[in-house]
Amino acid sequence: METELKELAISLFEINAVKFGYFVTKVGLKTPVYIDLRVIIAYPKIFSRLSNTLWKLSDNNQKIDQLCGVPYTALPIASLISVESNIPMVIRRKEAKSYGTKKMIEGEYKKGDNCVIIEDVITSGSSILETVKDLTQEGLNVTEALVIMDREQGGKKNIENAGIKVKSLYTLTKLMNYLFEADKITLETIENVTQYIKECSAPLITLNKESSHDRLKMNYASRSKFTMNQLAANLFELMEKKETNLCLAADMTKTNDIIELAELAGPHIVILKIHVDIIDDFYKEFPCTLKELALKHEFLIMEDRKFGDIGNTVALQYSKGLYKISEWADLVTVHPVSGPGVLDGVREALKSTSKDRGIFLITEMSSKGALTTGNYIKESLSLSAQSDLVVGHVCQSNIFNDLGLIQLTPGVKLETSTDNLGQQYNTPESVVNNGADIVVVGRGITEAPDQLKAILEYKTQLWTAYKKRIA
Ligand code: S5P
Repeated sequence: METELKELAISLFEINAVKFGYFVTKVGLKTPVYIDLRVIIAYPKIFSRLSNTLWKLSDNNQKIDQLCGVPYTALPIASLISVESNIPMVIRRKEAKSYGTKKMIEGEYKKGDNCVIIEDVITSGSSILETVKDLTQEGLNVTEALVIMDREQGGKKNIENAGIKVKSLYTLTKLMNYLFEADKITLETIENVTQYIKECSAPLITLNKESSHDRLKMNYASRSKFTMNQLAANLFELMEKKETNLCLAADMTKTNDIIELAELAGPHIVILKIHVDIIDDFYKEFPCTLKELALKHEFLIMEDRKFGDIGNTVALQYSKGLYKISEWADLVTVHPVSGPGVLDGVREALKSTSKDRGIFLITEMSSKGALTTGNYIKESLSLSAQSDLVVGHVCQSNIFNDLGLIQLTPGVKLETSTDNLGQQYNTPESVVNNGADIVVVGRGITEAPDQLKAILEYKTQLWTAYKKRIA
């Protein structure tokens, strides 16, 4: 690989794909280095060798279903790799078609397909991020980006912040070192360019999977086609069908009380959320009884377990022990605190089941003084781009615009208030206006003198607020 890279670096220099000197870019910026890989199509041997070498960076352990070249320079490179590797390719349009289907992505693919992006040069990373946005919106799962040249101006970090692995054949520094060794450039050139890289870093860009659509303005049924997870799609459709966006937190310690309340609330909720570890009289068949009610009344069951350990422990906690949560809970909550491994742990435990399962990431908590702020929130949001297990985020405000993800918001009562242990309550209308798609209500219902009346009150207020929001 090393020899290959050295020889290719020299070839790229000789065909003027890389030039050093004094240049002014399209947007009027001065630069001591100019990279234009478009010229490679005029040199089939170099073109083919470069594409083959780039493909060697791909992850052999990962199933790759699709390739996507970022238009335009990388398109022929991606095509060549697609033909050589026999992996299908998709093309991202620069603009949506104005006739027929308004598809941004051309090709034959299905939701959940793993896709590798091919790009020639990264500067700020914005072209790759735009491509990720469109691919993700079509339900594709972008696993990594293979890049010929990283200009080391911050683009790699921007892309990695969005949860996408980046592998490049060359950094500018590495390329210059090869060329220096081959006596093609001087030490002075290297110093100039290094100084330039230091001074001209690209702005920080975050992946904004916003389309021209606003999440808060789109109805649930339409959003179901943007999901990466089947349960998220089911939830969107269920909400529209049952005309409810209420999740009941049945935080009770007796199985009979939970069953009774589930029977009462079943027709009016989309999720029944429990904390199985607070139940005093748990018995093996209890989850089956809940499941029967869930089928009868059409709601999903969420175990609010808030997993937060290393992947291996989470895999065990999820599938083993007294509760065997993975066998009956459609949805679980997960703290992203331990990083992506926590999602791998959940996935590992699901290897032996074909059932649809989903995760809500605890991204922003409702309690006073919660540490879920700033960068933590940002990192948690970027995790959802990495896994089709993620159904949405548990959060308090409108912090994402991915149409296929669900904002689940707890901390809700009819009046703004607090409890004496740090919980903070907002009203149904205010949380829906703040982006809540599904709203968790616990004690507002469980402690009400007339539980059914309370269920109906919350259901009506939440649905009315949603209808107003999308109007
Ligand atoms: O930030 C959070 C996240 C969750 S999942 N704040 C929360 O209150 N929750 C859960 O929502 C909490 O564990 C409880 O089960 C429910 C809120 O219950 P309530 O009685 O305060 O409405």
